[in-house]
Amino acid sequence: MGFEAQDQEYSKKLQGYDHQHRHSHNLKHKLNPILLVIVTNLVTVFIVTGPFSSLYQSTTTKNPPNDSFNSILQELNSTKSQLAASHSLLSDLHHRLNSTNLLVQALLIDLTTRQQQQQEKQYSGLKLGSNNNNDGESSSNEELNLVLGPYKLPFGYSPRIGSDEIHSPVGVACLRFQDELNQYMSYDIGGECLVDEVFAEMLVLKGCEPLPKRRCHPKSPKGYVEPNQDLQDSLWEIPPDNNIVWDPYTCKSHKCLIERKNNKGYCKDCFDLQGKEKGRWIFDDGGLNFGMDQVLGTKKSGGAIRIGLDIGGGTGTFAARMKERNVTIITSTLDLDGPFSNFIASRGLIPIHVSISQKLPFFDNTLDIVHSLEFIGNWIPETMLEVLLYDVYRVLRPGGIFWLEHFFCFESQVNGTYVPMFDRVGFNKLRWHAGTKLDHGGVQKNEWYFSALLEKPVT
Ligand SMILES: *[C@@H]1O[C@H](CO)[C@@H](O)[C@H](O)[C@H]1NC(C)=O
Ligand SMILES: *[C@@H]1O[C@H](CO)[C@@H](O)[C@H](O)[C@H]1NC(C)=O
Ligand SMILES: *[C@@H]1O[C@H](CO)[C@@H](O)[C@H](O)[C@H]1NC(C)=O
Ligand SMILES: *[C@@H]1O[C@H](CO)[C@@H](O)[C@H](O)[C@H]1NC(C)=O
Ligand SMILES: CC(=O)N[C@H]1CO[C@H](CO)[C@@H](O)[C@@H]1O
Repeated sequence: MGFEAQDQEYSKKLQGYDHQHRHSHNLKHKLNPILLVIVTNLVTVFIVTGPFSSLYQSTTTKNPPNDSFNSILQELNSTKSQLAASHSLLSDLHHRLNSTNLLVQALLIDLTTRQQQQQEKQYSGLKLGSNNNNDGESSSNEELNLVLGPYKLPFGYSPRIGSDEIHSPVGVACLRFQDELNQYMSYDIGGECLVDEVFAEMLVLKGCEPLPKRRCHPKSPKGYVEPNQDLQDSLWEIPPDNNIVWDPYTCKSHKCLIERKNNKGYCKDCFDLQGKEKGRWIFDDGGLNFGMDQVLGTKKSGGAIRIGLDIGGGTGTFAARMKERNVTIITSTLDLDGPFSNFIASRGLIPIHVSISQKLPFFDNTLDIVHSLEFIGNWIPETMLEVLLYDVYRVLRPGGIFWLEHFFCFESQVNGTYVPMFDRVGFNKLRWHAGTKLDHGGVQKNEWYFSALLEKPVT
């Protein structure tokens, strides 16, 4: 009949599966009651319509002659054979049901296995450093996996953390750039890292942030001169060229950086500390340019602004001016085509190397002020900007100030997009000024600026 062979095959499959996957037992347990119900129903149907019905009829409707014992025996004999036939039919049906049951189980198992395989495939496809072509060169992947962990925690830590292992983070977009990541993680362990700042910066800008840590030393500048002890002097001093590793940059000296003013590019005139940079925030023109003292005076309590963040703060001049007013500002910057972080640090100010994609590395309700000049604008996709504004709101303390300078966009976007967005996030407007962007060819491109002093409400 073939059932036997089929059954055996499915049984084998089941057993094999049982070895790996305990939950197929559950499957069986789930299916058994169903099978029982089906069998019971079948038997009932069978009795009413099957060979038994004729016996039922013969004992009730026909009146057997009572004079012949033999006829009864014959009747019994035939009934017996009918019963035997019915029995074999029943067992056959039972067999088929068993087969169907096994078939359904096997199909379910197949389906589950296939889903699991698919998930595993997806996961291994995403797994960092996994070498898909498997042709050697796995050392960098091993290093990446070592650096990322997970690391087992010592006994006693897990109840507090809720896990007995800990991972080192890496930006989720890194998963899309595995070749670059492998390249980034290829180095002599304990030796000198490749000079790959530009490459690393591009990875960060593509969303691979944070980058993984590395077990190599950055190239050290030759003939490093230690920083100036006099803080007032160092705030406005151009650092010695010796203190910078110039390899990654187009300019190979500070002189070059200062003179590239007329070139295109991010923060192009901000290395010239004696130029435009020196005059910023000194005067309040009542328009797009607010004065620093006027802004600090906005808080009725006077000395309430002590700590803050300058987003995309170039060479750190905002932090320098604030430091002169005893306010501590951390300057976020990337090192795009210039040694911004080193420049800021050499002024005695604190640079942090994070892009605006990164969640701000401050706790909720902590900062007195967040500032940004000519950096945030309509180049940031709307949703990303709204998320960023919520994050600024998050880190500001109640009553904290968001000083947004020279947000650039088109005229129609001011009221069409950005005013509603700032309202949505929940800032109070202390000051607001919008006007035509007169610099950098803004007039020709019909670009506008707005500057705003926004306050996180006190509840
Ligand atoms: C009943 O069946 C048996 C064998 O199955 C046979 O030996 C016997 O003669 C039969 N009796 C009658 C009355 O047919
Ligand atoms: C049906 O399967 C059960 C186990 O699932 C087994 O014990 C039983 O003998 C089988 N019955 C038939 C008729 O194959
Ligand atoms: C900054 O603090 C120093 C030391 O406390 C003080 O002498 C100086 O007057 C303060 N400067 C300002 C602008 O408040
Ligand atoms: C935006 O709306 C305000 C008031 O509704 C108006 O005074 C202002 O001129 C508008 N600004 C722009 C750039 O359209
Ligand atoms: C109802 C009837 O007639 N029953 C009889 C059937 O035959 C047996 C013996 O063959 C009798 O004992 C019954 O009385």
